[in-house]
Amino acid sequence: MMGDKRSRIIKALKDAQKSPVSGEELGLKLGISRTMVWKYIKSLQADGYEIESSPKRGYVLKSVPQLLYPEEIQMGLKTTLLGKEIHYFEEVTSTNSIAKEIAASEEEGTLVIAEVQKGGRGRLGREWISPHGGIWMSVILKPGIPLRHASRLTLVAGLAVANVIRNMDLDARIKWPNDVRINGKKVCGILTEAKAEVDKVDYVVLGIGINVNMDLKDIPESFRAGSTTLKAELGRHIKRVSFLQDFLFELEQQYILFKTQPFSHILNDWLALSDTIGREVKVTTPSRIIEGKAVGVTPDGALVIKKADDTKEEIIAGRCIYARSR
Ligand code: BT5
Repeated sequence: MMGDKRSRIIKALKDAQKSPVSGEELGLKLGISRTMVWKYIKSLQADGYEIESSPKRGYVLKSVPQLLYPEEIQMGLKTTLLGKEIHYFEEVTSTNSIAKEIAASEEEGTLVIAEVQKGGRGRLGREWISPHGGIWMSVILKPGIPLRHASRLTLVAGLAVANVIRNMDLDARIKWPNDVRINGKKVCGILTEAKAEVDKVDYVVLGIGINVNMDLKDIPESFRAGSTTLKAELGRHIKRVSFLQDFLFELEQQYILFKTQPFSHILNDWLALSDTIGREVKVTTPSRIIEGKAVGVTPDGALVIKKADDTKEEIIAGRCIYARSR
């Protein structure tokens, strides 16, 4: 409820477009006293909203904080499922870990978002660097699919990320299974985790990390050369809130297709944006290394590799390296 009143105050001040709104008017609108309005204004100011107040004229919203506050994301969000509920944190170990803790009692579509992750996770115990300026989030989904289909959602998310980035006139491509890259450099990683009972999933947590406005120097030297950010590619600062709103809308569209259409639709779109097929690859799994030519992806998202002896092998998960550049 508290959040609802705060949002309504923010909205009223935004609608006024920098002309003053009196405490009395806000109070009447929200059905609260002027003193309560003042308390909400104080709490907004503490969160970085620059609100000027003059006793005679009222309140003027000068600027909003450049943070991923749920109130900002939800205002103007066009989705019907994703982001109705948002758990926001300034700093966490990993949004995926939090999402998994709360998933059982949450509705489908709930998000966990953080400005900074101190223990961001990649696959197979690798780390994911998550400083200020990126988008680090987890989406809780309850698609009721068999566990073996959960990896399809990695492709769904990768496709949605690539699509929104392509809408910014950048040539985003997908590297199997979960990297979105621009000019061969990684801008986004996806970590899909699921819990299943017998074979049906109870929930899927889609962890998505996108390098948006951070400086490349915030990425450790050891993998800086292979990484990029949207800011570095576009040469300008990106409005994270509106980017995230666009992404959530796109992800929801793809998720609806995923639930209502044969998976071949998504797979075809994914294949059109992937730069993995046709390449010589080296895929490392926990138990071995497979080399050959990537010739396709199965409906479950496994990579099909044709080896030197002409036999084919399907690999459901692993780290893929392109053997030579084209
Ligand atoms: C991934 O793993 O790419 C999955 C990353 C998922 C991150 C999201 S953020 C929200 C949610 N909460 C989490 O804790 N995780 C998810 P993988 O394919 O294993 O790639 C990991 C490798 O990418 C590392 O070993 C580095 O080489 C590289 N890397 C790490 N941080 C990076 C960054 N910020 N940008 C580009 N590359 C990075």
